[in-house]
Amino acid sequence: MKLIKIPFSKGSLGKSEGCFKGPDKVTELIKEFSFSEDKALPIFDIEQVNVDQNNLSLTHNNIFKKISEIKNNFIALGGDHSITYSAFKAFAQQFQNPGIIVFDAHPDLMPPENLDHETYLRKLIEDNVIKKENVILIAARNWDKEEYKYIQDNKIKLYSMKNITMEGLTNICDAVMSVAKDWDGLYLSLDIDSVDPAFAPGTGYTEPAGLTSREMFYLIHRIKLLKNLKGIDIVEVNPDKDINNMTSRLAAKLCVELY
Ligand SMILES: [Mn+2]
Repeated sequence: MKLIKIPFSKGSLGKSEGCFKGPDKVTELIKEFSFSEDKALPIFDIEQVNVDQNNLSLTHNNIFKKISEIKNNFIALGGDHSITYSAFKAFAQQFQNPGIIVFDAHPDLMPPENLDHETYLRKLIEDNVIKKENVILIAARNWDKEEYKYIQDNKIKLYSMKNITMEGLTNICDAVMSVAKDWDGLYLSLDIDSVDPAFAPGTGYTEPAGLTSREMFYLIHRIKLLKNLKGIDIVEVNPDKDINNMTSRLAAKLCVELY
C-alpha cells in the first residue's frame, strides 16, 4: 500500500500550523508496530507531495496530480483537512458513484468562499465532485449554526456522538455500511479530532466527548471489510500540540490497522 505524505497546514486558518509535521512523525512511529491486530505485517511504499505553504492552489494541484497517478490503495497523511478536497477530487475521477465516510468532530460544511479545513466538504458538494447523498459524517459533536442549517436543508447523513451513544455503536456502524457498500468507490477520511482529546490531544481543536480510541478501531476494522474501500486519508495530527507522541502514535496505528 502507498503512504502519501502531504505536509500542508496552510488550510488550517492559522489554527494548527504544526500539522505539517504530522506525516513525518506518523511515518516514523509506524516502524514501532511489527504487526497489525490481524497479524498482518504492514509494508508501505512512501511518497510525498510537494507542498508550498504559501501557495494553496499550487499545493492542491500537486495533490490532485499525485492521487490521479496513484488512483487507489493509498493512505494520504495530512496536513490539515483541506487536503481531502483535492485528494478526493482526484480519487473520484475513476468512479461513477463515489462516496465518502468522514470521521470528524466538526462537519466542515461552512460556506466555501475559500478552500480551507472548515469548508472543503461543502466545496466538494457544491463543485459537484460528490453527491450530497454520498456523504456520511461520523462522530460530529460541535457545529456552527450555518452548518447545522446546511445539514438539515440538504439531509446530510450525520451520526453525531450523541446518536452513537444513544443508538449504539454497532447499530450505527451497520447503518453506515449498508449505505456505503453500494458506492463504487469508497473514500475514508479520518480527522483525528473525531477521537476524544483524552486519546488524541495533538490536534487543532480539542473537542470533548469524542470516540474512544477503541471505538474508532471497532468502526475502522468493520469499514475495512467493505471491498469498495479504495482511498483513505488521516488528517489534523499536530505533533506540536501532542503529549508523548500519543496522537501521532494513534495515527500510526490507524495506518497499520487499515493496511
Ligand atoms: Mn475536519
